[in-house]
Amino acid sequence: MALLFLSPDDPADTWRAELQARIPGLDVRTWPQVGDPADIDLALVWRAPPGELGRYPNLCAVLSLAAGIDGLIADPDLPDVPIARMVDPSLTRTMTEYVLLAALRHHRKFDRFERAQRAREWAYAFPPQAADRRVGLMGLGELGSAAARALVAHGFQVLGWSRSPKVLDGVVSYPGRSELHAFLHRTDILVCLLPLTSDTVGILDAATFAELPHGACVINVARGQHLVENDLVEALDSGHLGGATLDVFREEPLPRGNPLWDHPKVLVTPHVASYSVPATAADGVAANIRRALAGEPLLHQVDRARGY
Ligand code: NDP
Ligand code: OXD
Repeated sequence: MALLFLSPDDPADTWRAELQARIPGLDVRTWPQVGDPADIDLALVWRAPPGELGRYPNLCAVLSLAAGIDGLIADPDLPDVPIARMVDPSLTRTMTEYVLLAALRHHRKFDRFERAQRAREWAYAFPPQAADRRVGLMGLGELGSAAARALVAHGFQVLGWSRSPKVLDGVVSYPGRSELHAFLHRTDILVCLLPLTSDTVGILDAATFAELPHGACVINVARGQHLVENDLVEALDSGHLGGATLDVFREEPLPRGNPLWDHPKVLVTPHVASYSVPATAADGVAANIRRALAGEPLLHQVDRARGY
């Protein structure tokens, strides 16, 4: 039995050490030094090259190093085995920090002060109150619900849009497509924390922006394919939207020629909103290795038909 570790972005040696501390003797093979593909039972992956996971005839489960598994299930060669997505306290905490920081930056209009400073302008404005600002989260799952709690604790009015109804202290739940219109109409700062599925691709488009109140801001921390970039630029340039914070892009790294880099109302960050630390995330991964080998259902198992 061996575990394939495949990620260009994660520290393979640290992961091996953390997993072997929990499962002594675990055979971890770091891609591309895999040995005999038939030895591989499990794969721990992020951004696997398309087709790669189809090379392992005895693969019995895929454990994702990411919360979003859209890239994995888009691979037509992915074997029909259970997939677990990443759920980890450090991933949740860092996402919560990012969303709170970005929401506060829009709320307190720091982008305007940054521009004013460059122009040496003393641009006094009365500080707005969080209680007067409505933050709407698209997606109230692991990450969205944690961010919602932090926003509530900070004093914002918080709304959440999800497929099923939610009961979260201080959060007004808007379930399903039929509630999207009402949700958007009441949202001053829109945060996208949806999985990328056939239902949600391109959801941040001109029609959605038109439903938001004048001056609303958009924070996209989910996937670049949720956003129609030209529609965003038009809504910002027309003055309908007040600003955007973008962490994820259709093409990553964002090409140097992309106009988002220079847009005065856009803050670009390089897919850094959150990150799972092996020291904490290895607990869940080790639990899932044991479950997969025992033929038990995985923790945080993905519903492939639903797409998340
Ligand atoms: P979850 O699966 O826990 O939550 C997804 C949420 O989206 C659920 O509330 C779900 O509703 C809702 N949802 C799904 N489809 C729809 C739909 N069609 N209409 C309305 N609501 C819908 O995911 P996580 O919170 O763990 O992660 C969310 C995403 O964040 C990931 O898929 C990933 O793409 C992105 N991400 C980005 C990172 C970054 O660094 N930028 C880091 C980590 C994740 P319901 O609860 O009713 O099922
Ligand atoms: C994730 C990500 O989905 O890092 O976990 O984007």
